[in-house]
Order: sequence, then C-alpha cells, then structure tokens
Amino acid sequence: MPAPSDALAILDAYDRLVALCRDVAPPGTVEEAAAIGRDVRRRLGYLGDSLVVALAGGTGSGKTSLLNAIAGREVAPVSPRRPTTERPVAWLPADPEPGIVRLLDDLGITDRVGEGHRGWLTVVDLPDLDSFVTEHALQVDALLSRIDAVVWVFDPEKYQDARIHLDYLASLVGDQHRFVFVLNQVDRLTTDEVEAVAADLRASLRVAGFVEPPIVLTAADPELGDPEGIDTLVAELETRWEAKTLVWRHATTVLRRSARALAAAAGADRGTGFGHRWQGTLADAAEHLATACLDPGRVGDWWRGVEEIQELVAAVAGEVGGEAGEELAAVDVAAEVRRCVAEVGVAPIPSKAATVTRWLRVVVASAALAVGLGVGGGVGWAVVGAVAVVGVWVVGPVVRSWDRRRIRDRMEERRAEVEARLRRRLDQEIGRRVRDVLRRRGSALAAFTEFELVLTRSETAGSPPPDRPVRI
Ligand SMILES: Nc1nc2c(ncn2[C@@H]2O[C@H](COP(=O)(O)OP(=O)(O)O)[C@@H](O)[C@H]2O)c(=O)[nH]1
Ligand SMILES: [Mg+2]
Repeated sequence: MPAPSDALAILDAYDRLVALCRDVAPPGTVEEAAAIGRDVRRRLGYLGDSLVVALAGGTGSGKTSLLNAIAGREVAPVSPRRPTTERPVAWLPADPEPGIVRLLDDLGITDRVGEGHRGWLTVVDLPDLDSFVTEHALQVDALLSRIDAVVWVFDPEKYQDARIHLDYLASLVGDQHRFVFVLNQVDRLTTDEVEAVAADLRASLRVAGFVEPPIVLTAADPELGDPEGIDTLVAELETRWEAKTLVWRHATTVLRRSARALAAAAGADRGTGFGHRWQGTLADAAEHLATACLDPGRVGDWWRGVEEIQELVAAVAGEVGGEAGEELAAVDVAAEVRRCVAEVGVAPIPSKAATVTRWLRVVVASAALAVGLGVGGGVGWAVVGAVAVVGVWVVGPVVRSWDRRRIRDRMEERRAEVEARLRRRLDQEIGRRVRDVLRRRGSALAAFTEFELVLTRSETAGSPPPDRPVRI
C-alpha cells in the first residue's frame, strides 16, 4: 500500500524537523508545531469515509437554519435577533465512524445531536463569525484550521457586513480547496437581485484570491414554503469532497505551512558564511588583543579587538534571526574575551634592557676603572683599559644592534605565540558557540529540506490519499 507509507514518511520527516528545531526555534513555536503534527497524525489515524464540515458566517446569516434544513428537523433553535449559537453544536450520523467521535472529542465539541441518518456527513454549527472575529478569534481560528471543511454562509441583507469578513477570508485563501460558499435567504430577493448579489460575492471572493469559488444558493428557512437548494448543497459537498482525499490534502497543507513557519522561526532558511568571516575577524581581533596584552598602555587595541568580534557575532545573529539569532545575540562577547585572555595568561613584556647590552655596560665600566687605575700608576692597566675602551667603542654598536634584533625577534615570537593562543582560545569559546548554534540550525534546515522533498515527491508522483487509517 503506497499511500499510507507516503503519509508515514511525511509525518516522520515532519516530526524529525520539529525535534531538530527544539534548540533553535522559540519553544512556543515548536510546541505549536508539535501539536499540529499530533493533530494531523490523529486525524489520519481516524481516516474513514466521513467528514466533519463546519458552518461559519455572520450572525443571522442562517447557519443554524441551514443545519436544521440539512437534518430535516430542528436540531438547534434559530433566532431572528440575537446570536443563539454560543457553543459549537455537532449533528452527526446515528452510527458515526469512531474516528469522527474521537475527532469531535479532540476539537472539544461536546454538544452533539445524534440523528437517524446513515451517512458520511457530520455538520458543526459554529458560533457566529461576528463574535469570533472579535472575541473568540483564536478559539474559532484553531477550530477552523482543524476541521475537515467549511461552508461559509452569507445572507443578502447583511451582505455589506459580510464583506468585512472577506479580509478574514482572504487570509485563509490557502485553504480554499476545503471551502464552499452559500448565499442563503435567496427567497428574500427577486431572481435578478439573486444573480447580482451572487455575482458580486463571486467577484469579491476572486479579488480576495479565491479561484472559481463554488457558490450555492439556498433558502434554509424561507418565509413561505419548503427550504430550497439544500439537496444541491449536500450534493455539492459530496461530489467536491471525497473524504480521504480532502483530509489528506488538508493534512499536507497544514504540515507544509507549519514546517515553513517553523523553519523560518529557527532561522534555518538563511545562510551566513560564518566560517570564512570568522577566520578574518579572529586574526584581526587576536592581533589587537595581543598588542593590548603585551603593552598594557594600549587599551584602545583591547576594545578594537572586542568590537571586531562583537560586530561579527551581532551581524550573524541578525542574519540568522529567530531563536538561534537571539541565542547568538545574547553572547556577552566582552566577558568571553576577558575570560579567554585571562586563561591564556599573558604577562606584559618586561621593558628592562637586554642581557647582552647589560653585560656590555659592565665591560665598559670595568674598562673605565682599568683606565683610571692605569692613570693612577700601572701603565699595563692603562693599556688594557684603553684597548678595552677602543674595543668596546668598535664592538659596542655591533653588539647593541645584534641585541636589539634579538629582542625584536623574541618579542615577535612572543607576540605570535600569544596571538596563536588567543586565536585558539577565542575560537574554542566564541567560535564554537556560534558554530554550535549554526550546526543545530543547519540540522533543522536539512530536516526541513527532507520534509519538503518527501512531501513534494509524494505530490508529484500523484500518490493517492491513504486508503486506510494511518498508524498513529
Ligand atoms: N427568509 C428567510 N429567513 C431565513 C432564512 N434562513 C434563516 N432565516 C432566518 O434568519 C434568522 C437567523 O437564522 P439563524 O439560523 O438563527 O442564523 P444564524 O445566526 O446564522 O445561526 C432566523 O429568524 C431565521 O428564521 C432563509 O433562507 N430565508
Ligand atoms: Mg446560529
């Protein structure tokens, strides 16, 4: 059976992505994505031949009347004036598939009316759109995104108000495959008016981004005669929405949307080229820091070194964004640098004169003493002294320049060693931290790519929806 294994591969790839995003995306976003994965898994686990369809729309558009008309009896009370449906009410078949009952449980829809009909359709009468757009937006938003399909009900009288909802509908345009639109209360209009209003509704929906929106005309509770258009509506739902196909398509849409949001929150969709930039910054910063360490007077070099690293870390944090970016932005670079320098343990280079030059001074002093002694009596001492003075006079500059070169070489060696130690330490402390975050984010990116790949492969292969419940 190829289809369930497609479904499992997609779900597994999704779960892997969520797991790998745990360290790099904000916890709330990860939890939300995990919950979406669980919901989808459960819905596919209940997969059968039934659908749960919600009726959504403004107060008084006729949602409850429509439910009663579909049921053929009064399932819930209707009201001409104020909203009467405060909690969602489900009308379900006499012998519903177990999956449908579990789905209603999951959705928290406890008001249920069982009916004598045998069928594939469960209808949920939602609280009014007007109230949920303002008050219960989140609750109903969540419900709408988890329910299999939605019938949006408009009425001609409050049609201008209903237009307000078009903005809201436009935000759901990605879900249009599971929407059908109803223009109710058509008995209140002349035939010409019905056509005009329906055309206007269609045009508005198209502007909002809906392609060929299916619109059914009904009179759920006409002032005279029987309800109209109800059979057409049910037939439209039945032909349009084959249960497994619709549920499966909804599942993949929801997973893809969530995976993209998660990858973006993890900052997994942007590159940084950190490795290359870090090498350059590390070399410059270590040079400045070594200068400051070896010569405590050069405080400016200290700050330049710190700033160089700070700037790179902040730039990468900005490019990465999301939780990973915040983690990087929170690194206290100055404190880290101070710690690294302390660990490297650099003592300033002593400024005392070089050993050879010092010895030369001793020789000059001794020679001067010898000359003095010679002048005082011993010619031999004077000669020795004079020779020594001349010798020193000739040899001195050579020795001093040799000595200076030796000191310079030693200082350079020392500086190079300090720089190398600083580079190593800074790389271990700061570079590794950044690489760590980037690596975790990279794993999330790989998981995201894998998820998209598995999903797209299944879609392009035209795999049918799962033909039996997916193992949860
Ligand atoms: N004339 C007419 N009135 C209707 C129709 N459908 C509903 N109504 C009336 O509109 C009012 C509100 O209906 P209701 O089903 O409670 O709307 P809801 O708030 O969307 O659930 C009630 O008085 C209904 O009798 C219809 O098709 N034609
Ligand atoms: Mg109602």
